[in-house]
Amino acid sequence: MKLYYAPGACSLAGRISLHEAGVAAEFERVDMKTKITEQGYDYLSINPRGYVPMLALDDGNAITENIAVLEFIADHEPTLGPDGPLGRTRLIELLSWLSTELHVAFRPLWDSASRAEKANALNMVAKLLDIISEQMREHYLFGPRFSVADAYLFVMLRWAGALCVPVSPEMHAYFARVAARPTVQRALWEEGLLDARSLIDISSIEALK
Ligand SMILES: N[C@@H](CCC(=O)N[C@@H](CS)C(=O)NCC(=O)O)C(=O)O
Repeated sequence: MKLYYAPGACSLAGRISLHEAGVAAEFERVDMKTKITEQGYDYLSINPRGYVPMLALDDGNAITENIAVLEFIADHEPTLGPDGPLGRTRLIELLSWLSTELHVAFRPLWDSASRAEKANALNMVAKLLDIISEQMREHYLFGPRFSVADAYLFVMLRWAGALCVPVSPEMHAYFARVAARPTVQRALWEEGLLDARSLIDISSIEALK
């Protein structure tokens, strides 16, 4: 299978999760500005929505949307999701919250929103991170075991770090714990991000200059 990605984007959660699952995959970078892949293909002809991640399966099927990609990986490797009769439901519940509440809250920070809208977005991100911090159980979101949801939250904590969003000491400790996982180190290395673990390229965010 092949994961279409952009360095440090939400697709990083898929890469980490594939490594956690022990799945051998290919990775093809997409230039988010030109929508050209590193092999020179027009990404919009591969995925008309233009977003990463997209997971292309060997049988010709393709999975888009982070929730579906991460759920697919957890389906392949169930230890990457919570146990119990409601395990799958709890995973989808949390991935949905991460995607539709937290991820979406970052959007104004990447686009041409006004300074006031960006300030509101930063406050919202901080508030949502506080909420998830209070829900943290033991080491990870679902308890002692790492899940695909942790991979997704880790990616967004990197963004939050770059944007100087204040987070709780528990969140700092959680971030360090996830960052230290060999699969996460490997994924960051592969995307050229290891030297700037808590930073993303914010040079393009005009309002933050
Ligand atoms: N609804 C999509 C959104 C994914 C998304 O926002 N991806 C960003 C990177 S984190 C992207 O591809 N942005 C490209 C663009 O905005 O042109 C999902 O959940 O997978």
